[in-house]
Amino acid sequence: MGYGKSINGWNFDFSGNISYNDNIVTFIAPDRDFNPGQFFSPQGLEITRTSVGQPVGYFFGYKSNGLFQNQAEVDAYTNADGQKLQPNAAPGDIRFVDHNGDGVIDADDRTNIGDPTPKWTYGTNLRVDYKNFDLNIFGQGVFGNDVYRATRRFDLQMANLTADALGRWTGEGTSQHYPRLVMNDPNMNFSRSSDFYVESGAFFRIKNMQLGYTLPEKWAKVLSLVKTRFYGTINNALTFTNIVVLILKSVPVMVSTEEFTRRQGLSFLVLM
Ligand SMILES: [Ca+2]
Repeated sequence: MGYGKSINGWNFDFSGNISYNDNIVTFIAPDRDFNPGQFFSPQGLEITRTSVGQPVGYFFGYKSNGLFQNQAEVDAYTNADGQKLQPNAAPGDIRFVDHNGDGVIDADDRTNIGDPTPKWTYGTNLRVDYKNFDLNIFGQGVFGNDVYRATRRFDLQMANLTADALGRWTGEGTSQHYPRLVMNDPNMNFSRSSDFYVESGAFFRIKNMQLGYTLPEKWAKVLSLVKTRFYGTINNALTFTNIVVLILKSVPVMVSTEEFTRRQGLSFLVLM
């Protein structure tokens, strides 16, 4: 789709495209319940699966329901027989969901906790002309997908953590998302795959910005040139995510379940 308009010598042209993807697996080999997928190294924690009725390669793990804020909440989290569902938990630990409702929190409660495939993928292009100047901005993005943020080392207790650990639970009411940090992780807050690690993967990136100036013809003729245009261009100028705005620097970006680094580049060209 596109749209163009001219106002007082300014010319605007906008175009964009968007696509929608939804996928559900309808068949896998009949002798198996699922196809295994990615693992969160180094302990080999299983974090994706593919199975019938689910999107391809969905994130796999425990669902959580906030953090225990005090001992009374730990004590009150019981099954039908009055037994504590998480006897090793303390205030500040993750409350895991008994997904299959059998009165025990165990591996059978792991389920779909996110979809790595974007539902929507889109691109935009804006061109603005004014007199001899022209500006082109090209952007692209996705939404409706999740990322698995496998940056937290649960096997190395003294390993560095990302800055969001500063917002961890430190007392009643301080956090409903990031659990307390303690040695040995008795509640397995970090050593279970759970939706604690899953977040929105939506982003919009300005892939390219280019500002150009075309010399007036009479000047070009003086220089014995037919047409001369100067331009500067910036690649991967800005990336907007749910976490931060990333500006012109090298950043690690997690996409799907595979970790890789996308280098943000800046180039400046003057061509004649
Ligand atoms: Ca259960």
